[in-house]
Amino acid sequence: MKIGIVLYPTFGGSGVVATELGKALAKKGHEIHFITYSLPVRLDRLRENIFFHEVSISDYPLFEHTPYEQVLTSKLVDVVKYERLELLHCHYAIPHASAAYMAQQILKDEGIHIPFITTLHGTDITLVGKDPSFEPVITFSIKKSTIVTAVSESLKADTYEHFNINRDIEVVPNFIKLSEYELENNIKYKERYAPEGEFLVTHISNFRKVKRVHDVLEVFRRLLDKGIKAKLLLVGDGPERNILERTCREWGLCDKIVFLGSLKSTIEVLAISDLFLLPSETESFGLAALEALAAKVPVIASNTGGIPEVVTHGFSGYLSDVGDVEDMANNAYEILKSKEELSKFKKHAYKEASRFDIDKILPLYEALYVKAIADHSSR
Ligand code: GMT
Repeated sequence: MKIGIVLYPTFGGSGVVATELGKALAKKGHEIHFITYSLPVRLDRLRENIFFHEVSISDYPLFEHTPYEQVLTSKLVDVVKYERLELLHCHYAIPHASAAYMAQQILKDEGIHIPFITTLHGTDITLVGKDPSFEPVITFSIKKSTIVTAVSESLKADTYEHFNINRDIEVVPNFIKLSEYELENNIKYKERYAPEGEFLVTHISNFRKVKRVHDVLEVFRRLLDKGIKAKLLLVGDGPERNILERTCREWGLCDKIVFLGSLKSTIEVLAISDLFLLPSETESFGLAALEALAAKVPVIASNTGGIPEVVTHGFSGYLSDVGDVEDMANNAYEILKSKEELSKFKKHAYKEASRFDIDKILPLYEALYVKAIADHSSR
């Protein structure tokens, strides 16, 4: 199939999932066209069957804000027409699905019929809580998509709750390529951060408020108080970083907390980690937790959104109420207190992650693509 993937090219989970999906589809022989405003972070190099179409936004003095959606729409029309795409897969309702709808209508006028699938990643839904003015556009885009998918049952339920829609939503969970996580524990790399054999506790996010990174510090401090020898690795960057750095200084823990910044690949860090913390306010899925599990790292997380669909309490990690740092620290201690316990959780983590291996999820998307093309052509 010839598929256009419309995505945000940044470090966010939706961009990562969309890019990895495209790479895997290309490997299976599909022709993939990524359409976005810059080269996706995870698209390290162009490979066979992969094409990148940049949506270039130039400033025009008349516009105070560049109309990205219109530029994207024109690009979609162009790419669908000249690359003879059969389907568009939009990650995020706005502006991607709404631009795809507009492109679909323009192309229809020229006798070209293109279906589009919209995958909801969560923040499109939370956004409405923040700014209800988006609601009509998101509702309309969801209604008009040929097929809509959500990355978890929880997100599907939230979508029905927040939007006045009654159409089907398919749940296709996020995935990881398990084989990429089979790295040897790199002793030299581990020693760099844990020279005295300390445990490595890790958190990865974009340091937005919703991630509650401050709770990560609270849990870590409590773990130290319980006598666990550990270092904390913080991967990512974002609006909360300054406050976090200040807290580390105030607590006198700068020698135990390492800010690694944003990394293109987190696999090496996860490969040397012993425990992963994700105390978010909400997560529609929690891709970072799944990546940790794939690297055999048990997860301490909040019991919110789609996280319980990814992490099984008492098996691959532990879940606590949002903000209950005391409980999270107790759970972290439970896992790290003995070698046997840690190794049991590590095994379970890998087993949990194997439910989400790309080989299991990719065929679900392929089947939906075939269905979308068939449904659209019979309309
Ligand atoms: O969590 C973020 O800040 C990034 C955001 C995004 O839009 O990329 O992540 C969302 O989509 C990911 C991929 O489906 C999910 O794993 C994350 O849970 C979800 N984030 C939230 O729901 C807060």
